[in-house]
Amino acid sequence: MAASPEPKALDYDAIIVGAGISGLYQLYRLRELGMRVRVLEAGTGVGGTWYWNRYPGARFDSESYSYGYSFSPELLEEWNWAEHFAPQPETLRYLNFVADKFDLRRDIQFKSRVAAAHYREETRSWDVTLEDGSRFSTRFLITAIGPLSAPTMPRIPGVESFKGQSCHTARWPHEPVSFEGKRVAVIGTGATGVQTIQEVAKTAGHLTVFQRTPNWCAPLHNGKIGEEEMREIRAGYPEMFKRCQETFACFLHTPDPRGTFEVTPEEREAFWEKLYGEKGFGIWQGNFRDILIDRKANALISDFVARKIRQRVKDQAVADKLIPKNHGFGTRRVPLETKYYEVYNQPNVTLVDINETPIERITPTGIKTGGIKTSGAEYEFDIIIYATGFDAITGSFDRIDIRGAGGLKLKDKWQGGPKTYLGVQVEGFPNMMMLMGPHTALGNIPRSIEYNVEWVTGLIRHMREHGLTCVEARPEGVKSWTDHVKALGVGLLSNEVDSWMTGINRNVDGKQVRTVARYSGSAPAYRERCDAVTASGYQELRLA
Ligand code: NA7
Repeated sequence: MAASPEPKALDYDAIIVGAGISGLYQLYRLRELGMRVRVLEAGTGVGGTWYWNRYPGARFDSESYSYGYSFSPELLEEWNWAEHFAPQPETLRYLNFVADKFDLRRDIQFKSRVAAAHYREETRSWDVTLEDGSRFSTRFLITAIGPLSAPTMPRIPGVESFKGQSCHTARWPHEPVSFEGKRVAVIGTGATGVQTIQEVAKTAGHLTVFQRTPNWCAPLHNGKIGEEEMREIRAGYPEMFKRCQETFACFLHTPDPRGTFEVTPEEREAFWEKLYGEKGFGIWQGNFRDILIDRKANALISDFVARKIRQRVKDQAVADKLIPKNHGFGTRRVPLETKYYEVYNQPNVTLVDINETPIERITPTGIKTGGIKTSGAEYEFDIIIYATGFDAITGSFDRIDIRGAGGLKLKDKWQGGPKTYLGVQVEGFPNMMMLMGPHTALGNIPRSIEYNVEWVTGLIRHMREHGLTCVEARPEGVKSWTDHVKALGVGLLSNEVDSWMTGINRNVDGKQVRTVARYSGSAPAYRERCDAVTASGYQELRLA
Protein backbone atom coordinates (compact mmCIF):
# COMPACT_ATOMS: atom_id res chain seq x y z
CA MET A 1 0.00 0.00 0.00
CA ALA A 2 1.38 3.39 -0.94
CA ALA A 3 2.12 5.73 1.95
CA SER A 4 -0.20 8.72 2.09
CA PRO A 5 1.58 11.81 0.78
CA GLU A 6 3.17 14.19 3.29
CA PRO A 7 0.85 17.10 3.83
CA LYS A 8 2.16 20.13 1.97
CA ALA A 9 4.04 22.42 4.33
CA LEU A 10 2.37 25.75 4.94
CA ASP A 11 3.95 28.78 3.27
CA TYR A 12 4.05 30.71 6.54
CA ASP A 13 3.52 30.29 10.25
CA ALA A 14 1.74 33.63 10.34
CA ILE A 15 0.41 36.14 7.87
CA ILE A 16 -0.19 39.62 9.18
CA VAL A 17 -2.49 41.79 7.10
CA GLY A 18 -1.34 45.41 7.25
CA ALA A 19 1.97 47.17 7.95
CA GLY A 20 0.69 49.93 10.18
CA ILE A 21 1.57 50.45 13.83
CA SER A 22 0.08 47.11 14.90
CA GLY A 23 1.32 45.03 11.96
CA LEU A 24 4.89 46.27 12.34
CA TYR A 25 5.00 45.49 16.04
CA GLN A 26 3.36 42.09 15.61
CA LEU A 27 5.98 41.18 13.01
CA TYR A 28 8.75 42.21 15.39
CA ARG A 29 7.33 40.05 18.20
CA LEU A 30 6.60 36.95 16.12
CA ARG A 31 10.08 37.02 14.64
CA GLU A 32 11.38 36.75 18.19
CA LEU A 33 9.54 33.42 18.40
CA GLY A 34 11.48 32.25 15.36
CA MET A 35 8.36 32.11 13.18
CA ARG A 36 8.14 32.45 9.42
CA VAL A 37 6.03 35.57 9.05
CA ARG A 38 4.80 37.54 6.07
CA VAL A 39 3.15 40.94 6.24
CA LEU A 40 0.85 41.71 3.33
CA GLU A 41 0.37 45.44 2.84
CA ALA A 42 -1.79 47.16 0.22
CA GLY A 43 0.27 50.37 0.18
CA THR A 44 3.72 50.94 -1.26
CA GLY A 45 5.20 51.67 2.16
CA VAL A 46 4.77 51.10 5.88
CA GLY A 47 2.69 53.28 8.19
CA GLY A 48 -0.96 52.26 7.75
CA THR A 49 -3.10 55.22 8.84
CA TRP A 50 -0.06 57.49 8.57
CA TYR A 51 0.76 56.19 5.12
CA TRP A 52 -2.73 56.75 3.71
CA ASN A 53 -3.86 59.91 5.48
CA ARG A 54 -1.59 62.47 3.83
CA TYR A 55 -4.20 65.18 3.64
CA PRO A 56 -3.15 68.74 4.45
CA GLY A 57 -3.03 69.38 8.18
CA ALA A 58 -3.11 65.69 9.26
CA ARG A 59 -1.53 65.28 12.68
CA PHE A 60 -1.78 63.58 16.08
CA ASP A 61 -4.31 64.65 18.64
CA SER A 62 -2.42 62.59 21.25
CA GLU A 63 0.88 63.91 22.57
CA SER A 64 3.58 62.61 20.21
CA TYR A 65 5.73 61.09 22.97
CA SER A 66 2.73 59.22 24.41
CA TYR A 67 1.94 57.84 20.93
CA GLY A 68 5.31 56.31 19.97
CA TYR A 69 6.22 52.68 20.66
CA SER A 70 7.43 52.06 24.20
CA PHE A 71 8.92 48.57 23.81
CA SER A 72 12.45 49.52 22.79
CA PRO A 73 14.63 51.69 25.08
CA GLU A 74 17.00 52.13 22.17
CA LEU A 75 14.26 53.47 19.93
CA LEU A 76 13.13 55.87 22.66
CA GLU A 77 16.73 57.02 22.97
CA GLU A 78 17.22 57.57 19.25
CA TRP A 79 14.01 59.24 18.14
CA ASN A 80 13.35 62.94 18.79
CA TRP A 81 9.86 64.33 18.37
CA ALA A 82 9.81 67.81 16.86
CA GLU A 83 6.27 68.84 17.85
CA HIS A 84 3.97 68.06 20.76
CA PHE A 85 1.42 66.81 18.23
CA ALA A 86 3.40 65.52 15.28
CA PRO A 87 2.21 66.21 11.75
CA GLN A 88 1.66 63.22 9.46
CA PRO A 89 5.00 63.51 7.59
CA GLU A 90 6.90 63.30 10.88
CA THR A 91 4.91 60.26 12.02
CA LEU A 92 5.44 58.54 8.70
CA ARG A 93 9.19 59.22 9.00
CA TYR A 94 9.08 57.74 12.50
CA LEU A 95 7.38 54.53 11.34
CA ASN A 96 9.87 54.20 8.48
CA PHE A 97 12.67 54.69 10.98
CA VAL A 98 11.20 51.87 13.09
CA ALA A 99 10.90 49.59 10.06
CA ASP A 100 14.53 50.24 9.13
CA LYS A 101 15.91 50.00 12.63
CA PHE A 102 14.41 46.56 13.18
CA ASP A 103 14.96 45.46 9.59
CA LEU A 104 11.25 44.76 9.21
CA ARG A 105 10.91 45.38 5.48
CA ARG A 106 12.38 42.06 4.38
CA ASP A 107 9.22 40.30 5.63
CA ILE A 108 6.77 42.85 4.25
CA GLN A 109 5.25 42.48 0.82
CA PHE A 110 3.93 45.80 -0.47
CA LYS A 111 1.27 46.46 -3.15
CA SER A 112 -0.46 43.34 -1.85
CA ARG A 113 -4.10 43.92 -1.01
CA VAL A 114 -5.71 40.88 0.55
CA ALA A 115 -8.98 40.01 -1.18
CA ALA A 116 -9.89 36.79 0.61
CA ALA A 117 -8.92 34.57 3.53
CA HIS A 118 -10.53 31.14 3.88
CA TYR A 119 -10.00 28.70 6.73
CA ARG A 120 -9.20 25.05 5.89
CA GLU A 121 -10.26 22.66 8.59
CA GLU A 122 -8.18 19.70 7.30
CA THR A 123 -4.92 21.55 7.76
CA ARG A 124 -5.98 24.02 10.47
CA SER A 125 -4.67 26.79 8.29
CA TRP A 126 -5.73 29.80 6.29
CA ASP A 127 -5.55 30.29 2.53
CA VAL A 128 -4.96 33.95 1.82
CA THR A 129 -5.59 35.36 -1.67
CA LEU A 130 -4.39 38.72 -2.92
CA GLU A 131 -6.27 40.90 -5.39
CA ASP A 132 -3.77 39.86 -8.09
CA GLY A 133 -4.70 36.21 -7.51
CA SER A 134 -1.54 35.05 -5.72
CA ARG A 135 -2.18 32.70 -2.81
CA PHE A 136 -0.43 31.79 0.42
CA SER A 137 -1.16 29.33 3.19
CA THR A 138 -0.53 30.09 6.84
CA ARG A 139 -1.21 28.67 10.28
CA PHE A 140 -2.20 32.00 11.82
CA LEU A 141 -4.03 34.89 10.22
CA ILE A 142 -3.51 38.14 12.08
CA THR A 143 -5.54 41.13 10.99
CA ALA A 144 -3.81 44.45 11.57
CA ILE A 145 -6.14 46.35 9.27
CA GLY A 146 -7.09 49.28 11.49
CA PRO A 147 -10.44 50.47 12.84
CA LEU A 148 -10.51 53.54 10.55
CA SER A 149 -9.05 52.41 7.24
CA ALA A 150 -11.96 51.84 4.87
CA PRO A 151 -12.74 55.32 3.49
CA THR A 152 -16.26 56.08 2.33
CA MET A 153 -17.32 58.51 -0.35
CA PRO A 154 -20.61 60.34 0.04
CA ARG A 155 -23.62 59.01 -1.80
CA ILE A 156 -24.19 62.13 -3.84
CA PRO A 157 -25.13 61.85 -7.50
CA GLY A 158 -22.51 63.01 -9.98
CA VAL A 159 -19.37 62.40 -7.89
CA GLU A 160 -17.70 60.77 -10.90
CA SER A 161 -18.64 63.63 -13.22
CA PHE A 162 -16.45 66.33 -11.63
CA LYS A 163 -13.75 67.48 -14.06
CA GLY A 164 -11.48 69.20 -11.55
CA GLN A 165 -9.25 67.57 -8.96
CA SER A 166 -11.02 65.60 -6.22
CA CYS A 167 -9.92 63.28 -3.50
CA HIS A 168 -10.93 61.55 -0.28
CA THR A 169 -8.64 62.66 2.56
CA ALA A 170 -7.56 59.07 3.24
CA ARG A 171 -6.48 58.59 -0.38
CA TRP A 172 -4.53 61.82 -0.69
CA PRO A 173 -1.90 61.89 -3.47
CA HIS A 174 1.78 61.54 -2.61
CA GLU A 175 2.62 64.67 -4.63
CA PRO A 176 1.99 68.08 -3.01
CA VAL A 177 -1.30 69.78 -3.90
CA SER A 178 -1.30 73.57 -4.11
CA PHE A 179 -4.40 75.51 -3.08
CA GLU A 180 -2.90 78.87 -3.96
CA GLY A 181 -5.61 80.96 -5.60
CA LYS A 182 -7.83 77.85 -6.09
CA ARG A 183 -11.54 77.50 -5.41
CA VAL A 184 -11.71 74.61 -2.96
CA ALA A 185 -14.62 72.69 -1.42
CA VAL A 186 -14.41 70.52 1.68
CA ILE A 187 -17.29 68.17 2.45
CA GLY A 188 -17.29 66.87 6.03
CA THR A 189 -16.45 68.44 9.39
CA GLY A 190 -15.23 65.53 11.54
CA ALA A 191 -11.73 65.41 13.04
CA THR A 192 -10.27 65.07 9.53
CA GLY A 193 -12.37 67.84 7.97
CA VAL A 194 -11.44 70.26 10.76
CA GLN A 195 -7.70 69.62 10.31
CA THR A 196 -8.03 69.96 6.54
CA ILE A 197 -10.14 73.13 6.64
CA GLN A 198 -7.84 75.06 8.96
CA GLU A 199 -4.86 74.22 6.74
CA VAL A 200 -6.45 74.79 3.32
CA ALA A 201 -7.93 78.12 4.46
CA LYS A 202 -4.39 79.50 4.81
CA THR A 203 -3.75 79.57 1.07
CA ALA A 204 -6.95 78.83 -0.86
CA GLY A 205 -8.31 81.54 -3.13
CA HIS A 206 -11.70 80.64 -1.72
CA LEU A 207 -12.70 77.75 0.54
CA THR A 208 -16.31 76.60 0.83
CA VAL A 209 -17.07 74.20 3.68
CA PHE A 210 -20.12 71.96 3.33
CA GLN A 211 -21.22 71.04 6.83
CA ARG A 212 -23.92 68.50 7.69
CA THR A 213 -23.30 68.11 11.43
CA PRO A 214 -21.06 70.48 13.37
CA ASN A 215 -18.82 68.89 15.99
CA TRP A 216 -17.63 70.24 19.34
CA CYS A 217 -14.00 71.15 18.69
CA ALA A 218 -11.44 72.22 21.27
CA PRO A 219 -7.99 73.83 20.99
CA LEU A 220 -4.98 71.55 20.45
CA HIS A 221 -2.33 74.03 21.66
CA ASN A 222 0.46 72.44 19.65
CA GLY A 223 4.04 73.67 19.88
CA LYS A 224 7.56 72.78 18.85
CA ILE A 225 9.72 70.64 21.11
CA GLY A 226 13.17 72.07 21.67
CA GLU A 227 16.29 70.01 22.45
CA GLU A 228 16.16 70.67 26.16
CA GLU A 229 12.46 69.83 26.35
CA MET A 230 13.04 66.59 24.43
CA ARG A 231 15.73 65.65 26.96
CA GLU A 232 13.23 66.18 29.76
CA ILE A 233 10.57 64.18 27.95
CA ARG A 234 13.05 61.35 27.42
CA ALA A 235 14.06 61.33 31.07
CA GLY A 236 10.38 61.11 31.98
CA TYR A 237 9.50 58.24 29.60
CA PRO A 238 9.26 55.45 32.22
CA GLU A 239 6.92 57.49 34.38
CA MET A 240 4.88 58.71 31.41
CA PHE A 241 4.31 55.23 30.00
CA LYS A 242 3.40 54.02 33.46
CA ARG A 243 0.82 56.79 33.67
CA CYS A 244 -0.61 55.80 30.28
CA GLN A 245 -1.08 52.28 31.65
CA GLU A 246 -3.08 53.65 34.56
CA THR A 247 -5.38 56.12 32.84
CA PHE A 248 -8.83 55.21 31.57
CA ALA A 249 -8.02 55.19 27.85
CA CYS A 250 -4.18 55.21 27.87
CA PHE A 251 -3.99 58.95 27.25
CA LEU A 252 -1.97 61.26 29.48
CA HIS A 253 -5.36 62.60 30.56
CA THR A 254 -7.87 60.76 32.72
CA PRO A 255 -11.20 61.81 34.25
CA ASP A 256 -11.10 64.12 37.26
CA PRO A 257 -12.57 62.22 40.24
CA ARG A 258 -14.90 65.12 41.04
CA GLY A 259 -18.47 65.39 39.79
CA THR A 260 -19.55 68.52 37.93
CA PHE A 261 -21.94 69.54 40.72
CA GLU A 262 -19.56 68.82 43.57
CA VAL A 263 -17.79 72.12 42.99
CA THR A 264 -19.04 75.72 43.00
CA PRO A 265 -20.00 77.35 39.67
CA GLU A 266 -16.86 79.53 39.98
CA GLU A 267 -14.57 76.51 40.51
CA ARG A 268 -16.23 74.75 37.62
CA GLU A 269 -15.75 77.66 35.26
CA ALA A 270 -12.12 78.08 36.36
CA PHE A 271 -11.43 74.35 35.81
CA TRP A 272 -12.95 74.46 32.33
CA GLU A 273 -11.00 77.61 31.45
CA LYS A 274 -7.84 75.81 32.52
CA LEU A 275 -8.67 72.72 30.45
CA TYR A 276 -9.58 74.85 27.42
CA GLY A 277 -6.16 76.48 27.67
CA GLU A 278 -4.20 73.23 27.95
CA LYS A 279 -2.74 70.88 25.37
CA GLY A 280 -4.58 67.96 23.87
CA PHE A 281 -7.54 65.90 24.96
CA GLY A 282 -7.66 67.14 28.59
CA ILE A 283 -11.00 68.87 28.13
CA TRP A 284 -12.50 65.63 26.80
CA GLN A 285 -10.60 62.89 28.63
CA GLY A 286 -9.59 64.78 31.77
CA ASN A 287 -12.85 66.53 32.58
CA PHE A 288 -15.21 65.93 35.54
CA ARG A 289 -15.99 62.23 35.79
CA ASP A 290 -19.68 62.64 34.95
CA ILE A 291 -19.75 64.87 31.86
CA LEU A 292 -20.25 61.94 29.48
CA ILE A 293 -22.98 60.22 31.51
CA ASP A 294 -24.93 62.96 33.28
CA ARG A 295 -27.20 64.97 30.99
CA LYS A 296 -27.15 68.10 33.15
CA ALA A 297 -23.37 68.02 33.52
CA ASN A 298 -23.03 67.49 29.80
CA ALA A 299 -25.37 70.41 29.06
CA LEU A 300 -23.19 72.69 31.21
CA ILE A 301 -19.89 71.81 29.56
CA SER A 302 -21.60 72.05 26.16
CA ASP A 303 -22.75 75.54 27.08
CA PHE A 304 -19.20 76.46 28.11
CA VAL A 305 -17.78 75.36 24.75
CA ALA A 306 -20.66 77.03 22.87
CA ARG A 307 -19.77 80.33 24.57
CA LYS A 308 -16.17 79.88 23.40
CA ILE A 309 -17.35 79.36 19.83
CA ARG A 310 -19.50 82.49 20.01
CA GLN A 311 -16.54 84.49 21.29
CA ARG A 312 -14.25 83.26 18.56
CA VAL A 313 -16.56 83.59 15.55
CA LYS A 314 -17.48 87.18 14.65
CA ASP A 315 -20.66 86.58 12.65
CA GLN A 316 -23.11 85.16 15.19
CA ALA A 317 -25.25 83.56 12.49
CA VAL A 318 -22.18 81.56 11.43
CA ALA A 319 -21.27 80.81 15.06
CA ASP A 320 -24.76 79.44 15.55
CA LYS A 321 -24.31 77.06 12.62
CA LEU A 322 -21.02 75.84 14.09
CA ILE A 323 -22.58 74.94 17.46
CA PRO A 324 -23.87 71.36 17.57
CA LYS A 325 -27.55 71.02 18.42
CA ASN A 326 -28.14 67.29 18.21
CA HIS A 327 -25.45 66.01 20.58
CA GLY A 328 -23.55 67.20 23.63
CA PHE A 329 -19.87 67.91 24.04
CA GLY A 330 -17.68 64.80 23.99
CA THR A 331 -20.39 62.39 22.91
CA ARG A 332 -18.69 62.16 19.51
CA ARG A 333 -14.94 62.20 18.93
CA VAL A 334 -13.78 65.73 19.81
CA PRO A 335 -11.78 67.22 16.91
CA LEU A 336 -8.80 69.19 18.19
CA GLU A 337 -8.10 72.41 16.33
CA THR A 338 -5.75 75.31 15.83
CA LYS A 339 -7.65 78.49 15.01
CA TYR A 340 -10.39 76.46 13.34
CA TYR A 341 -13.20 78.75 14.41
CA GLU A 342 -11.27 81.88 13.40
CA VAL A 343 -11.11 80.49 9.85
CA TYR A 344 -14.77 81.48 9.49
CA ASN A 345 -13.82 85.12 10.12
CA GLN A 346 -11.68 85.10 6.97
CA PRO A 347 -13.09 86.70 3.81
CA ASN A 348 -11.93 83.72 1.73
CA VAL A 349 -14.02 81.17 3.65
CA THR A 350 -17.74 80.37 3.39
CA LEU A 351 -19.71 77.91 5.50
CA VAL A 352 -22.62 76.16 3.80
CA ASP A 353 -25.05 74.40 6.12
CA ILE A 354 -26.33 71.55 3.98
CA ASN A 355 -29.29 71.02 6.25
CA GLU A 356 -30.60 74.31 4.90
CA THR A 357 -29.33 73.88 1.36
CA PRO A 358 -28.68 70.16 0.74
CA ILE A 359 -26.18 69.09 -1.87
CA GLU A 360 -28.24 67.98 -4.86
CA ARG A 361 -25.39 66.80 -7.00
CA ILE A 362 -21.76 67.11 -7.90
CA THR A 363 -21.55 68.66 -11.37
CA PRO A 364 -18.66 68.62 -13.87
CA THR A 365 -17.69 72.09 -12.60
CA GLY A 366 -18.62 72.01 -8.92
CA ILE A 367 -21.48 71.46 -6.49
CA LYS A 368 -25.17 72.23 -6.86
CA THR A 369 -27.26 72.73 -3.74
CA GLY A 370 -31.02 72.86 -3.45
CA GLY A 371 -33.01 75.01 -1.08
CA ILE A 372 -35.42 74.31 1.76
CA LYS A 373 -35.31 77.61 3.67
CA THR A 374 -33.33 79.54 1.06
CA SER A 375 -32.81 79.00 -2.62
CA GLY A 376 -29.99 76.69 -3.63
CA ALA A 377 -26.91 77.66 -5.54
CA GLU A 378 -24.40 76.41 -8.07
CA TYR A 379 -20.77 76.60 -6.91
CA GLU A 380 -17.73 76.27 -9.14
CA PHE A 381 -14.60 74.58 -7.80
CA ASP A 382 -11.10 73.64 -8.89
CA ILE A 383 -10.72 71.07 -6.09
CA ILE A 384 -13.26 69.05 -4.07
CA ILE A 385 -11.99 67.38 -0.89
CA TYR A 386 -14.08 64.58 0.59
CA ALA A 387 -13.44 64.45 4.36
CA THR A 388 -16.35 62.05 4.63
CA GLY A 389 -14.93 59.46 7.00
CA PHE A 390 -14.73 55.72 7.16
CA ASP A 391 -16.76 52.56 7.30
CA ALA A 392 -15.40 52.26 10.82
CA ILE A 393 -14.33 49.28 12.91
CA THR A 394 -15.96 46.48 10.90
CA GLY A 395 -15.62 48.12 7.46
CA SER A 396 -12.04 46.98 6.88
CA PHE A 397 -13.13 43.39 7.67
CA ASP A 398 -16.18 43.61 5.40
CA ARG A 399 -13.94 44.52 2.46
CA ILE A 400 -12.12 41.16 2.69
CA ASP A 401 -13.92 37.90 1.93
CA ILE A 402 -13.14 36.23 5.27
CA ARG A 403 -14.61 32.76 5.73
CA GLY A 404 -14.16 30.56 8.75
CA ALA A 405 -14.92 26.88 9.41
CA GLY A 406 -17.63 25.49 7.16
CA GLY A 407 -17.33 28.46 4.81
CA LEU A 408 -19.10 30.81 7.22
CA LYS A 409 -18.63 34.43 6.15
CA LEU A 410 -17.45 36.82 8.85
CA LYS A 411 -19.74 39.49 7.41
CA ASP A 412 -22.72 37.20 7.97
CA LYS A 413 -21.52 36.19 11.40
CA TRP A 414 -21.45 39.88 12.36
CA GLN A 415 -24.88 40.78 11.00
CA GLY A 416 -26.46 43.06 13.60
CA GLY A 417 -23.10 43.90 15.17
CA PRO A 418 -19.76 42.22 15.86
CA LYS A 419 -19.49 39.36 18.32
CA THR A 420 -15.99 38.70 19.64
CA TYR A 421 -13.98 37.15 22.40
CA LEU A 422 -11.91 39.93 24.03
CA GLY A 423 -12.00 41.69 20.67
CA VAL A 424 -9.29 39.29 19.52
CA GLN A 425 -11.06 36.14 18.36
CA VAL A 426 -14.32 35.09 16.71
CA GLU A 427 -16.02 31.77 17.25
CA GLY A 428 -15.85 29.67 14.08
CA PHE A 429 -12.71 31.46 12.85
CA PRO A 430 -9.90 29.41 14.40
CA ASN A 431 -6.35 30.73 14.33
CA MET A 432 -7.55 34.20 13.33
CA MET A 433 -6.49 36.97 15.70
CA MET A 434 -7.54 40.59 15.40
CA LEU A 435 -5.39 43.55 16.42
CA MET A 436 -7.50 46.62 17.16
CA GLY A 437 -10.57 44.70 16.08
CA PRO A 438 -14.09 45.44 17.32
CA HIS A 439 -14.57 45.25 21.11
CA THR A 440 -10.95 45.97 22.04
CA ALA A 441 -9.84 48.99 24.02
CA LEU A 442 -8.88 51.69 21.49
CA GLY A 443 -8.11 55.01 23.24
CA ASN A 444 -4.52 56.17 22.73
CA ILE A 445 -4.10 53.55 20.09
CA PRO A 446 -0.39 52.59 20.14
CA ARG A 447 -0.62 51.88 23.86
CA SER A 448 -3.56 49.55 23.22
CA ILE A 449 -1.79 48.03 20.23
CA GLU A 450 1.28 47.14 22.25
CA TYR A 451 -0.85 45.30 24.78
CA ASN A 452 -2.95 43.59 22.10
CA VAL A 453 0.16 42.40 20.23
CA GLU A 454 1.83 41.14 23.39
CA TRP A 455 -1.28 39.20 24.37
CA VAL A 456 -1.58 37.59 20.94
CA THR A 457 2.16 36.82 20.96
CA GLY A 458 1.81 35.20 24.40
CA LEU A 459 -1.01 32.99 23.15
CA ILE A 460 0.94 31.91 20.09
CA ARG A 461 4.04 31.26 22.18
CA HIS A 462 1.96 29.08 24.50
CA MET A 463 0.61 27.11 21.54
CA ARG A 464 4.03 26.54 20.05
CA GLU A 465 5.46 25.44 23.39
CA HIS A 466 2.64 22.93 23.81
CA GLY A 467 2.55 21.68 20.25
CA LEU A 468 -0.94 23.13 19.66
CA THR A 469 -2.06 24.04 16.16
CA CYS A 470 -5.56 25.35 16.65
CA VAL A 471 -7.13 28.00 18.84
CA GLU A 472 -10.72 29.08 18.77
CA ALA A 473 -13.02 31.15 20.93
CA ARG A 474 -15.79 29.22 22.65
CA PRO A 475 -19.40 30.35 22.11
CA GLU A 476 -19.90 31.01 25.81
CA GLY A 477 -16.72 33.15 25.89
CA VAL A 478 -17.95 35.19 22.93
CA LYS A 479 -21.40 35.63 24.43
CA SER A 480 -20.04 36.71 27.76
CA TRP A 481 -17.55 39.23 26.28
CA THR A 482 -20.08 40.64 23.80
CA ASP A 483 -22.70 41.02 26.56
CA HIS A 484 -20.08 42.67 28.75
CA VAL A 485 -19.12 45.17 26.03
CA LYS A 486 -22.79 46.00 25.47
CA ALA A 487 -23.40 46.43 29.19
CA LEU A 488 -20.46 48.83 29.44
CA GLY A 489 -22.11 51.07 26.87
CA VAL A 490 -25.35 51.42 28.81
CA GLY A 491 -25.77 54.93 30.20
CA LEU A 492 -23.09 56.51 28.03
CA LEU A 493 -24.46 59.58 26.30
CA SER A 494 -22.24 58.77 23.31
CA ASN A 495 -24.28 55.63 22.70
CA GLU A 496 -27.36 57.77 22.07
CA VAL A 497 -25.66 59.65 19.25
CA ASP A 498 -25.02 58.74 15.61
CA SER A 499 -21.30 58.58 14.86
CA TRP A 500 -18.68 56.17 13.61
CA MET A 501 -18.30 55.11 17.24
CA THR A 502 -21.86 53.78 17.25
CA GLY A 503 -21.42 52.12 13.88
CA ILE A 504 -23.39 54.65 11.84
CA ASN A 505 -22.33 55.54 8.31
CA ARG A 506 -25.07 56.88 6.09
CA ASN A 507 -22.92 56.15 3.03
CA VAL A 508 -22.86 52.39 3.64
CA ASP A 509 -25.73 49.92 3.26
CA GLY A 510 -26.59 48.20 6.52
CA LYS A 511 -24.86 50.82 8.71
CA GLN A 512 -27.96 52.83 9.52
CA VAL A 513 -28.68 51.18 12.85
CA ARG A 514 -26.52 51.81 15.92
CA THR A 515 -24.41 48.90 17.11
CA VAL A 516 -21.95 48.43 19.93
CA ALA A 517 -18.69 47.86 18.10
CA ARG A 518 -16.46 49.66 20.58
CA TYR A 519 -15.27 48.60 24.01
CA SER A 520 -16.03 51.53 26.27
CA GLY A 521 -14.67 50.23 29.57
CA SER A 522 -11.30 51.22 30.97
CA ALA A 523 -8.04 50.02 29.47
CA PRO A 524 -6.75 48.75 32.84
CA ALA A 525 -9.93 46.66 33.24
CA TYR A 526 -9.48 45.27 29.73
CA ARG A 527 -5.90 44.27 30.46
CA GLU A 528 -6.86 42.75 33.78
CA ARG A 529 -9.43 40.55 32.05
CA CYS A 530 -7.00 39.44 29.35
CA ASP A 531 -4.20 38.83 31.88
CA ALA A 532 -6.52 36.54 33.84
CA VAL A 533 -7.06 34.45 30.71
CA THR A 534 -3.29 34.11 30.28
CA ALA A 535 -2.82 33.22 33.96
CA SER A 536 -5.39 30.42 33.65
CA GLY A 537 -3.43 28.86 30.79
CA TYR A 538 -5.99 30.06 28.20
CA GLN A 539 -8.60 27.66 29.54
CA GLU A 540 -11.42 29.79 28.18
CA LEU A 541 -10.21 29.09 24.66
CA ARG A 542 -10.60 25.86 22.73
CA LEU A 543 -7.04 24.69 22.08
CA ALA A 544 -6.14 21.60 20.08
P1 NA7 B 1 -15.98 61.34 10.62
O1 NA7 B 1 -15.74 61.78 11.99
O2 NA7 B 1 -16.85 60.16 10.40
O3 NA7 B 1 -16.53 62.59 9.81
C1 NA7 B 1 -17.05 62.47 8.51
C2 NA7 B 1 -17.69 63.79 8.15
O4 NA7 B 1 -18.21 63.71 6.81
C3 NA7 B 1 -18.86 64.15 9.04
O5 NA7 B 1 -18.86 65.53 9.24
C4 NA7 B 1 -20.06 63.70 8.21
O6 NA7 B 1 -21.25 64.34 8.54
C5 NA7 B 1 -19.58 64.09 6.83
N1 NA7 B 1 -20.29 63.40 5.77
C6 NA7 B 1 -20.28 62.08 5.49
N2 NA7 B 1 -21.07 61.83 4.44
C7 NA7 B 1 -21.57 63.00 4.03
C8 NA7 B 1 -22.45 63.38 2.99
N3 NA7 B 1 -22.96 62.46 2.18
N4 NA7 B 1 -22.75 64.68 2.86
C9 NA7 B 1 -22.21 65.58 3.70
N5 NA7 B 1 -21.38 65.30 4.70
C10 NA7 B 1 -21.07 64.01 4.88
O7 NA7 B 1 -14.61 61.00 9.87
P2 NA7 B 1 -13.19 61.68 10.07
O8 NA7 B 1 -12.33 61.19 8.96
O9 NA7 B 1 -13.32 63.13 10.24
O10 NA7 B 1 -12.68 61.12 11.42
C11 NA7 B 1 -12.69 59.72 11.69
C12 NA7 B 1 -11.77 59.42 12.82
O11 NA7 B 1 -10.44 59.31 12.31
C13 NA7 B 1 -11.65 60.47 13.85
O12 NA7 B 1 -12.66 60.41 14.78
C14 NA7 B 1 -10.30 60.24 14.44
O13 NA7 B 1 -10.36 59.30 15.47
C15 NA7 B 1 -9.51 59.72 13.29
P3 NA7 B 1 -22.26 63.67 9.66
O14 NA7 B 1 -21.55 63.88 10.96
O15 NA7 B 1 -22.37 62.22 9.28
O16 NA7 B 1 -23.50 64.41 9.50
